[in-house]
Amino acid sequence: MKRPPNRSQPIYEGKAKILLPGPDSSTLIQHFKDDATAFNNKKRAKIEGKGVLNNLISEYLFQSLSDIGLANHFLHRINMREQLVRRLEMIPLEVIVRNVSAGSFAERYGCAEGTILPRSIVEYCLKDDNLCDPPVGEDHITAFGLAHPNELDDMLSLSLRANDFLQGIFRAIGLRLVDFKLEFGRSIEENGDVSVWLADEISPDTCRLWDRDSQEKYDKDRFRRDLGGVEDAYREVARRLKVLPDNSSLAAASKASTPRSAKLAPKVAELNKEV
Ligand code: AIR
Ligand code: ASP
Repeated sequence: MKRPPNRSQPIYEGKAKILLPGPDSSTLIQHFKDDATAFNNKKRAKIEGKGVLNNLISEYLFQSLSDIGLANHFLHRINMREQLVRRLEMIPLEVIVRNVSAGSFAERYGCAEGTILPRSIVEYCLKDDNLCDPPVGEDHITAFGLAHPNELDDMLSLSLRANDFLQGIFRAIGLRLVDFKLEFGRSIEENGDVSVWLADEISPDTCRLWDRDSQEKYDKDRFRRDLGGVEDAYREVARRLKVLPDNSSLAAASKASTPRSAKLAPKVAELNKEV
Protein backbone atom coordinates (compact mmCIF):
# COMPACT_ATOMS: atom_id res chain seq x y z
CA MET A 1 0.00 0.00 0.00
CA LYS A 2 1.27 3.43 -0.90
CA ARG A 3 2.00 5.46 2.22
CA PRO A 4 0.84 9.08 2.33
CA PRO A 5 3.65 11.68 2.35
CA ASN A 6 4.95 12.45 5.83
CA ARG A 7 3.93 16.08 6.24
CA SER A 8 6.28 16.53 9.17
CA GLN A 9 9.42 15.77 7.19
CA PRO A 10 10.84 18.78 5.38
CA ILE A 11 12.17 17.88 1.98
CA TYR A 12 14.70 20.65 2.11
CA GLU A 13 15.61 23.48 4.43
CA GLY A 14 17.27 26.58 3.09
CA LYS A 15 18.40 29.74 4.79
CA ALA A 16 15.10 31.57 4.43
CA LYS A 17 12.61 28.86 3.43
CA ILE A 18 11.59 25.29 4.06
CA LEU A 19 10.05 22.93 1.52
CA LEU A 20 7.55 20.38 2.80
CA PRO A 21 5.63 17.68 0.96
CA GLY A 22 2.43 18.95 -0.66
CA PRO A 23 -0.94 17.19 -0.71
CA ASP A 24 0.14 15.24 -3.80
CA SER A 25 3.41 14.26 -5.40
CA SER A 26 3.35 17.11 -7.93
CA THR A 27 3.25 19.86 -5.30
CA LEU A 28 5.30 21.24 -2.41
CA ILE A 29 4.58 23.60 0.44
CA GLN A 30 7.00 26.51 0.53
CA HIS A 31 7.31 27.91 4.07
CA PHE A 32 8.89 31.35 4.61
CA LYS A 33 11.05 31.76 7.72
CA ASP A 34 12.09 34.93 9.52
CA ASP A 35 15.78 33.98 9.26
CA ALA A 36 18.05 36.25 7.31
CA THR A 37 21.56 35.42 6.21
CA ALA A 38 24.10 37.26 4.15
CA PHE A 39 27.62 36.81 2.87
CA ASN A 40 27.12 33.07 2.51
CA ASN A 41 25.86 32.48 5.98
CA LYS A 42 28.53 34.50 7.78
CA LYS A 43 25.95 36.99 8.99
CA ARG A 44 22.68 35.74 10.47
CA ALA A 45 19.66 37.20 12.24
CA LYS A 46 15.96 36.73 12.75
CA ILE A 47 13.82 39.54 11.40
CA GLU A 48 10.40 39.22 12.96
CA GLY A 49 7.65 39.15 10.37
CA LYS A 50 9.98 38.90 7.36
CA GLY A 51 8.64 35.47 6.37
CA VAL A 52 5.05 36.70 6.37
CA LEU A 53 5.89 39.78 4.33
CA ASN A 54 7.97 37.84 1.78
CA ASN A 55 5.20 35.24 1.43
CA LEU A 56 2.65 37.97 0.62
CA ILE A 57 4.96 39.98 -1.65
CA SER A 58 6.13 36.89 -3.53
CA GLU A 59 2.53 35.68 -3.92
CA TYR A 60 1.54 38.98 -5.49
CA LEU A 61 4.51 39.08 -7.88
CA PHE A 62 4.24 35.43 -8.99
CA GLN A 63 0.48 35.76 -9.43
CA SER A 64 1.04 38.87 -11.55
CA LEU A 65 3.61 36.98 -13.64
CA SER A 66 1.10 34.13 -14.07
CA ASP A 67 -1.43 36.69 -15.28
CA ILE A 68 0.88 37.60 -18.18
CA GLY A 69 1.45 33.90 -18.91
CA LEU A 70 4.96 33.58 -17.53
CA ALA A 71 5.37 29.95 -16.43
CA ASN A 72 6.08 29.76 -12.70
CA HIS A 73 5.70 27.35 -9.79
CA PHE A 74 3.20 29.37 -7.71
CA LEU A 75 -0.22 27.74 -7.24
CA HIS A 76 -1.83 29.49 -4.28
CA ARG A 77 -1.14 30.86 -0.82
CA ILE A 78 -2.09 28.51 2.01
CA ASN A 79 -1.65 30.77 5.02
CA MET A 80 0.43 33.74 6.16
CA ARG A 81 3.71 31.85 5.91
CA GLU A 82 3.09 29.13 3.34
CA GLN A 83 2.24 28.72 -0.28
CA LEU A 84 1.54 25.72 -2.45
CA VAL A 85 3.94 25.41 -5.37
CA ARG A 86 4.44 23.04 -8.24
CA ARG A 87 7.20 20.51 -7.59
CA LEU A 88 10.10 20.98 -10.01
CA GLU A 89 13.57 19.59 -10.50
CA MET A 90 15.62 22.61 -9.51
CA ILE A 91 18.43 23.88 -11.74
CA PRO A 92 21.33 24.78 -9.40
CA LEU A 93 21.87 28.28 -10.78
CA GLU A 94 21.15 31.80 -9.63
CA VAL A 95 20.17 34.01 -12.54
CA ILE A 96 20.84 37.67 -11.74
CA VAL A 97 19.36 40.50 -13.77
CA ARG A 98 20.86 43.97 -13.32
CA ASN A 99 19.49 47.32 -14.44
CA VAL A 100 21.66 49.54 -12.24
CA SER A 101 25.15 48.85 -10.91
CA ALA A 102 25.18 47.71 -7.27
CA GLY A 103 26.57 45.09 -4.90
CA SER A 104 29.04 42.54 -6.24
CA PHE A 105 28.76 43.95 -9.78
CA ALA A 106 29.82 47.44 -8.63
CA GLU A 107 32.77 45.91 -6.78
CA ARG A 108 33.85 43.43 -9.44
CA TYR A 109 33.83 45.84 -12.36
CA GLY A 110 34.65 49.09 -10.52
CA CYS A 111 31.36 50.55 -11.74
CA ALA A 112 30.04 53.07 -9.19
CA GLU A 113 26.91 51.91 -7.38
CA GLY A 114 23.92 53.68 -8.89
CA THR A 115 25.26 53.80 -12.46
CA ILE A 116 22.40 53.04 -14.84
CA LEU A 117 23.48 50.22 -17.16
CA PRO A 118 23.11 50.87 -20.90
CA ARG A 119 21.05 47.69 -21.10
CA SER A 120 19.99 45.00 -18.66
CA ILE A 121 22.76 42.51 -17.90
CA VAL A 122 22.05 38.88 -17.06
CA GLU A 123 24.59 36.90 -15.04
CA TYR A 124 24.65 33.29 -13.85
CA CYS A 125 26.09 31.95 -10.61
CA LEU A 126 26.46 28.37 -9.49
CA LYS A 127 24.21 27.85 -6.48
CA ASP A 128 26.73 26.38 -4.07
CA ASP A 129 27.30 27.89 -0.63
CA ASN A 130 30.57 26.03 -0.12
CA LEU A 131 31.97 27.69 -3.24
CA CYS A 132 30.33 31.07 -2.41
CA ASP A 133 28.05 30.91 -5.48
CA PRO A 134 30.77 31.54 -8.12
CA PRO A 135 29.85 33.28 -11.39
CA VAL A 136 29.64 30.86 -14.34
CA GLY A 137 29.26 31.37 -18.08
CA GLU A 138 27.10 29.52 -20.58
CA ASP A 139 30.00 27.19 -21.39
CA HIS A 140 30.39 26.11 -17.76
CA ILE A 141 26.65 25.57 -17.45
CA THR A 142 26.36 23.34 -20.49
CA ALA A 143 29.74 21.59 -20.00
CA PHE A 144 28.91 20.76 -16.36
CA GLY A 145 25.51 19.49 -17.56
CA LEU A 146 23.63 21.93 -15.29
CA ALA A 147 21.25 22.98 -18.05
CA HIS A 148 20.69 22.19 -21.71
CA PRO A 149 21.33 25.07 -24.18
CA ASN A 150 17.56 25.21 -24.87
CA GLU A 151 16.91 25.56 -21.14
CA LEU A 152 19.46 28.37 -20.98
CA ASP A 153 17.63 30.15 -23.81
CA ASP A 154 14.36 29.73 -21.93
CA MET A 155 15.83 30.99 -18.64
CA LEU A 156 17.26 34.03 -20.40
CA SER A 157 14.02 34.97 -22.11
CA LEU A 158 11.91 34.33 -18.99
CA SER A 159 14.34 36.47 -16.95
CA LEU A 160 14.20 39.37 -19.39
CA ARG A 161 10.41 39.20 -19.62
CA ALA A 162 10.16 39.09 -15.83
CA ASN A 163 12.52 42.06 -15.64
CA ASP A 164 10.43 44.19 -18.01
CA PHE A 165 7.25 43.37 -16.18
CA LEU A 166 8.60 43.69 -12.63
CA GLN A 167 10.31 47.00 -13.45
CA GLY A 168 6.86 48.31 -14.41
CA ILE A 169 5.21 47.00 -11.24
CA PHE A 170 7.85 48.61 -9.02
CA ARG A 171 7.97 51.84 -11.04
CA ALA A 172 4.25 52.24 -10.41
CA ILE A 173 4.87 52.24 -6.64
CA GLY A 174 7.85 54.60 -6.74
CA LEU A 175 10.58 51.96 -6.52
CA ARG A 176 13.47 51.24 -8.84
CA LEU A 177 14.24 47.58 -9.55
CA VAL A 178 18.03 47.81 -9.38
CA ASP A 179 18.73 44.08 -9.66
CA PHE A 180 17.30 40.72 -8.63
CA LYS A 181 17.98 37.00 -8.50
CA LEU A 182 15.81 34.27 -9.99
CA GLU A 183 15.89 30.50 -9.76
CA PHE A 184 14.39 28.02 -12.19
CA GLY A 185 13.30 24.41 -12.22
CA ARG A 186 12.35 21.91 -14.90
CA SER A 187 9.16 20.00 -15.25
CA ILE A 188 9.37 16.64 -17.02
CA GLU A 189 6.15 15.35 -18.57
CA GLU A 190 5.31 11.67 -18.90
CA ASN A 191 6.00 11.87 -22.64
CA GLY A 192 9.50 13.16 -21.86
CA ASP A 193 8.84 16.82 -22.73
CA VAL A 194 10.88 19.17 -20.58
CA SER A 195 9.91 22.75 -19.79
CA VAL A 196 11.55 25.45 -17.67
CA TRP A 197 9.56 27.24 -14.96
CA LEU A 198 10.37 30.16 -12.71
CA ALA A 199 10.57 29.04 -9.06
CA ASP A 200 11.77 30.13 -5.60
CA GLU A 201 10.65 33.61 -4.49
CA ILE A 202 10.72 37.27 -5.54
CA SER A 203 10.89 39.57 -2.53
CA PRO A 204 13.08 42.22 -0.90
CA ASP A 205 15.36 39.29 0.04
CA THR A 206 16.07 38.65 -3.62
CA CYS A 207 15.73 42.12 -5.22
CA ARG A 208 17.41 45.48 -4.74
CA LEU A 209 14.67 48.12 -4.58
CA TRP A 210 15.52 51.82 -4.27
CA ASP A 211 13.04 54.62 -3.74
CA ARG A 212 12.74 56.59 -6.99
CA ASP A 213 13.02 59.97 -5.26
CA SER A 214 15.03 59.51 -2.06
CA GLN A 215 17.17 56.55 -3.30
CA GLU A 216 16.45 54.95 0.09
CA LYS A 217 16.98 51.16 0.09
CA TYR A 218 13.93 48.91 0.62
CA ASP A 219 15.63 45.52 0.51
CA LYS A 220 18.02 43.10 2.16
CA ASP A 221 20.94 45.52 1.81
CA ARG A 222 19.50 47.17 4.96
CA PHE A 223 20.44 43.95 6.76
CA ARG A 224 23.67 43.24 4.86
CA ARG A 225 24.97 46.77 5.46
CA ASP A 226 23.58 47.29 8.98
CA LEU A 227 21.36 50.17 7.91
CA GLY A 228 18.57 49.28 10.39
CA GLY A 229 14.84 49.36 9.72
CA VAL A 230 14.85 46.06 7.82
CA GLU A 231 11.32 44.98 8.76
CA ASP A 232 9.94 48.49 8.19
CA ALA A 233 11.43 48.52 4.69
CA TYR A 234 9.90 45.12 3.78
CA ARG A 235 6.59 46.24 5.27
CA GLU A 236 6.67 49.41 3.17
CA VAL A 237 7.14 47.36 -0.01
CA ALA A 238 4.13 45.22 1.01
CA ARG A 239 2.13 48.34 1.85
CA ARG A 240 2.87 49.98 -1.52
CA LEU A 241 1.94 46.77 -3.35
CA LYS A 242 -1.29 46.78 -1.30
CA VAL A 243 -0.71 43.29 0.09
CA LEU A 244 -0.11 44.33 3.71
CA PRO A 245 -2.65 42.72 6.02
CA ASP A 246 -4.04 44.64 9.00
CA ASN A 247 -1.76 44.97 12.02
CA SER A 248 -3.44 42.37 14.20
CA SER A 249 -3.28 39.53 11.67
CA LEU A 250 0.29 40.48 10.83
CA ALA A 251 1.28 40.42 14.50
CA ALA A 252 -0.43 37.05 15.07
CA ALA A 253 1.15 35.53 11.97
CA SER A 254 4.59 36.91 12.82
CA LYS A 255 4.57 35.12 16.17
CA ALA A 256 3.47 31.79 14.68
CA SER A 257 6.75 31.05 13.00
CA THR A 258 6.62 27.23 13.17
CA PRO A 259 5.32 25.65 9.96
CA ARG A 260 1.63 25.05 10.48
CA SER A 261 1.58 22.11 8.17
CA ALA A 262 4.44 20.43 9.97
CA LYS A 263 6.38 20.18 13.16
CA LEU A 264 10.01 20.41 12.23
CA ALA A 265 12.20 17.46 12.89
CA PRO A 266 15.72 18.22 14.21
CA LYS A 267 16.98 16.62 11.02
CA VAL A 268 16.38 19.77 9.04
CA ALA A 269 19.61 21.33 10.29
CA GLU A 270 21.46 18.74 8.23
CA LEU A 271 19.81 19.98 5.09
CA ASN A 272 21.13 23.45 5.49
CA LYS A 273 21.34 24.73 1.96
CA GLU A 274 19.87 27.88 0.52
CA VAL A 275 16.45 27.57 -1.07
N1 AIR B 1 20.86 37.63 -4.56
C1 AIR B 1 21.93 36.97 -4.97
N2 AIR B 1 22.08 35.87 -4.16
C2 AIR B 1 21.10 35.87 -3.29
C3 AIR B 1 20.32 36.98 -3.54
N3 AIR B 1 19.25 37.32 -2.88
C4 AIR B 1 20.32 38.87 -5.15
C5 AIR B 1 20.64 40.09 -4.32
C6 AIR B 1 20.68 41.18 -5.37
C7 AIR B 1 21.18 40.46 -6.63
O1 AIR B 1 20.94 39.08 -6.40
O2 AIR B 1 19.61 40.29 -3.37
O3 AIR B 1 19.39 41.67 -5.62
C8 AIR B 1 22.65 40.70 -6.90
O4 AIR B 1 23.40 40.44 -5.73
P1 AIR B 1 24.96 40.74 -5.67
O5 AIR B 1 25.34 40.50 -4.25
O6 AIR B 1 25.61 39.77 -6.60
O7 AIR B 1 25.16 42.15 -6.12
N1 ASP C 1 24.34 35.34 -1.03
C1 ASP C 1 23.10 35.79 -0.44
C2 ASP C 1 23.10 37.20 0.07
O1 ASP C 1 24.11 37.82 0.38
C3 ASP C 1 22.63 34.88 0.64
C4 ASP C 1 23.68 34.51 1.63
O2 ASP C 1 24.82 34.79 1.43
O3 ASP C 1 23.34 33.95 2.64
O4 ASP C 1 22.04 37.73 0.17
